[in-house]
Amino acid sequence: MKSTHCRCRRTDLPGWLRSMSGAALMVLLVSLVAAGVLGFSAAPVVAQGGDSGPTVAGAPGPNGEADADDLGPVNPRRLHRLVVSVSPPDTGRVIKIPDKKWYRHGEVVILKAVPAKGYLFDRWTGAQGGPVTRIVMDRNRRVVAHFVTVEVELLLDTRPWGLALEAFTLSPKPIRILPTDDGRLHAIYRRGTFVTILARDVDGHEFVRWQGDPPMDGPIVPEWIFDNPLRGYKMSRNKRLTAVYSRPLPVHARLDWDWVYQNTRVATGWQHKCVLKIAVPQPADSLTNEVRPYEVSVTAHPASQGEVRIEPTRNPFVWYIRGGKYDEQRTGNVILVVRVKSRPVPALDSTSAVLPMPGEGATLAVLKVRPLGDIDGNGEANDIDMMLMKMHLAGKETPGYSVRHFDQTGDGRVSRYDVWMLTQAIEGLPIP
Ligand SMILES: [Ca+2]
Ligand SMILES: [Ca+2]
Repeated sequence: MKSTHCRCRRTDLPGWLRSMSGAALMVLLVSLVAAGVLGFSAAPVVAQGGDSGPTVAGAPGPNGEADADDLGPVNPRRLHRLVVSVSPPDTGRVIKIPDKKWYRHGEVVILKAVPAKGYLFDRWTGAQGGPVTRIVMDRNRRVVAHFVTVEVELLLDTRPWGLALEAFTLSPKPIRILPTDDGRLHAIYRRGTFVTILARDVDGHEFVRWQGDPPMDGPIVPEWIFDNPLRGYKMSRNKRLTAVYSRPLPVHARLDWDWVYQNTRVATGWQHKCVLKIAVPQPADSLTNEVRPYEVSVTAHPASQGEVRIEPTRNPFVWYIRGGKYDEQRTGNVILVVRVKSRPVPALDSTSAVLPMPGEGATLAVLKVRPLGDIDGNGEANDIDMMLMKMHLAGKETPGYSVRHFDQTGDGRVSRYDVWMLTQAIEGLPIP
């Protein structure tokens, strides 16, 4: 339904109308509307089913699928529509108390989400709280009740593939285990169950770590969970988890320095860096690390506070860790995750083939990113740092501090320019 708006200006009106006073004009307009002359459509009148509230003088929305804002125009009597639905379809229903088409402004409506068999209430959109909640009708509202299945699947697998049907012990026992045609274990649990999963060693394969969905709905990365058994694995949804088996490879990593300054674009380039050296044990029939077919990766763990630039070199066992950008990136501890994995090597011939140390492993290294000028490492550049700098330049003893602490430019020496940079840093002024 389309309402008709009078866009006429008084100057467009005939002379006899233009000459009328405002009040007289209004009286005339009202009479014309009443007589249906000006073409205003009469609004539908919606019965209120025993409610003593006013009748509706606005247009209802086009259909139930529109956005809440489209449910109908704001009507002069301040009545609102409430459209409820469920998602996915046919997984339950929503009861409105009271159940009406139109609600008075400010009226409270109780909503009850009733799941169908095999489903549980999950959450609302357009409302808050549990399966029974209330909303205040201060505007047109659309509310969706989301339901989820009671049963969820824990899909367990192994790497290398093929051990899953022998490897796992589950506690509590699943509701049932689905027949498998893919070599994986399909265990069915009631949603919300906390499961303890043990991955047993099978045929000389040793458990290394987990891979897949995290135990809880938080940020813990399962690649770095080595716990076995894995306890408290929450079946909040369908989940997949793989037990990675291998001969674990001991990995060692060492940084030449446990902190690094941030870098500026011009004054330091990217000169503030630490060197990360990685090593794995040599098998008796040794190849050197350089030719051994290892895959090495270094990443910053998501829990890191500071930001760094991680840079590989031509040697896969040597990496540069550079401080982030001055004044732009975060400072604080950075956890470096070092992963080393041997790759299968094609045998040159059956008698002379030398295999790499098989397996894979990981280790952590931690360094701190300091703001430029933070000589004493307390987290900021301030007068104490300047005092230390002046003592160093005056040739006084500053035990525990080296050129590396004072060298803001990263050029290996301490000069007046380093003092200027420190001054800028303390004043909070930009350093190019
Ligand atoms: Ca400081
Ligand atoms: Ca310098």
